[in-house]
Amino acid sequence: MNKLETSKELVAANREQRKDQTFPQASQDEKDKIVRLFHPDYHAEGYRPIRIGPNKGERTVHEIADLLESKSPLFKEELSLKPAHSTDILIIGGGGAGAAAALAAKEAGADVMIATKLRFGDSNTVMAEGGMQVAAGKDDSPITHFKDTMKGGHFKNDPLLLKTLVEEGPSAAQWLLGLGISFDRDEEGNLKLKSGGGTSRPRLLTCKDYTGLELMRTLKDAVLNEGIRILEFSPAVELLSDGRGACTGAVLKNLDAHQWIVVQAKTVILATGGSGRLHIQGFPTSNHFGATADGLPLACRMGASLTMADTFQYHPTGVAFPEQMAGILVTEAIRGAGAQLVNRSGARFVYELETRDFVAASIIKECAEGRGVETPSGKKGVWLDFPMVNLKNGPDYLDHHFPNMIRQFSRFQMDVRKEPILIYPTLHYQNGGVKINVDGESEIKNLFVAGEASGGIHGRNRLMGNSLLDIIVYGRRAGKAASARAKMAEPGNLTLEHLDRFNQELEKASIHPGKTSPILFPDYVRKEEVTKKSA
Ligand code: MEZ
Repeated sequence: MNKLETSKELVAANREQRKDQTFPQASQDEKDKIVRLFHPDYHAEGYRPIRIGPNKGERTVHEIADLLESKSPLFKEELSLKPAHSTDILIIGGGGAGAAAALAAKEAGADVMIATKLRFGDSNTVMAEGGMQVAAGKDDSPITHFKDTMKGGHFKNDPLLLKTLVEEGPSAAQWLLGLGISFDRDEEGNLKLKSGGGTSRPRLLTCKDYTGLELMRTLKDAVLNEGIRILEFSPAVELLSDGRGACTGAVLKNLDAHQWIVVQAKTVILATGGSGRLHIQGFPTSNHFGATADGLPLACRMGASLTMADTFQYHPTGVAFPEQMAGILVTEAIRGAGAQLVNRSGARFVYELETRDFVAASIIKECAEGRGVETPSGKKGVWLDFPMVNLKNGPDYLDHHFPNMIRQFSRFQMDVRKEPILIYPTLHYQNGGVKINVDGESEIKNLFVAGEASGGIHGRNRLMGNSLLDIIVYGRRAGKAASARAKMAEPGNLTLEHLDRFNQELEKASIHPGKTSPILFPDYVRKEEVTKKSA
């Protein structure tokens, strides 16, 4: 028997004994200490100062700093800025935030166009499994939701952005129900609320473990029914300005024809999502293929600042084995339902519903100190004891509530009803992003930002389920505000003048980047293949 199998047997052997065991929550001091020592946000060597732009002097990870200091792929002298399309609002990004913004803008009477890098709906939204937080329980309130989220974010959240998020939670859920989302309900037909890490009340509205997928289906149907124009396979590569600091459109790249497409817009909403596919500090990711932080260099080259660009979320439970699934999300809801985290000897080492940064740091610590389990290729992980869920809740619980998990692992002949799964933290979410106000507007006039590309709402550590709420609340707010602005505005001049200032800054700082940004796709070319071909 190999090491994995031997350890799995230990986990099975003491499962019954662990069933009613309570594990103490850590003190704040202990949490802070472990997070500082083991969370990747505190690995000094992963970071460097940004040398130019609105965040000059601040630290971020190498991967983001490199993007911010890369050149635009466009040369102003070579490009005619004659628009191929003209619209009131250009929404860049076809995930949940972009779709919610499009619906709100359309409802407010604007002419809307969505441009998306891949297909409409390809986004991190569909990857969110475990739920959307809304203070809808009898003993819950937006104030309690606010307090939990502030605590989870280490009190670094922008209070006004957060207040608006939690207050508008119930109406956001109502809006989605009106569009036809099928949230889970109890036997009496009431909405069912589940628990997540760091929440003092059950507050998650769920669609089994397919919540983001069902949410995106609902939004997508509504957008298609409204007849909103969508350009697929057309990512933005540069924003356009009127020469006086306001945003007036964007240049897209048609990935099929390899041509630039110029879009003139009275307002632009960036909803380009997160950065997991940058594989920050070498971590695997739970993110979709297009998550390459495109919005950040675009906004910064225009002069918009970022906030908290140094903090990222590593979801505690990404798959560690089988390695073909490395990094794929195992929903936190499984821990909410009673699954325990145990080390190589089958011993628990952390209370499973602490906030994500602490749970992730505790797993990294357990492995670093030799109590993890080694995969055949030498990777490390700890067990997430799935069968405990049925032991605690009844023999069919996993089938009813976690069909996605059962299906994903069954493709590798693994039955989560019978065996634990080896997990390790996976790069999941960009906590910071472009600074916005409560209407979703950045520091650049007529440039709005919604969803994961924006920053400030979640502080330095997002709670589970708050991003699905964020994309609805702030997607809609940005859509409404951009529409109101567009009503008062005339189409602006189309220039790339902001690139002159940006290029001068690069020059002055003696930065001569070999690369351009946004990068649009992760670089998965195997280095040895390149070497072979060029030999
Ligand atoms: O909000 C999330 O990140 C989420 C719902 C993830 C999960 O564990 O399912």
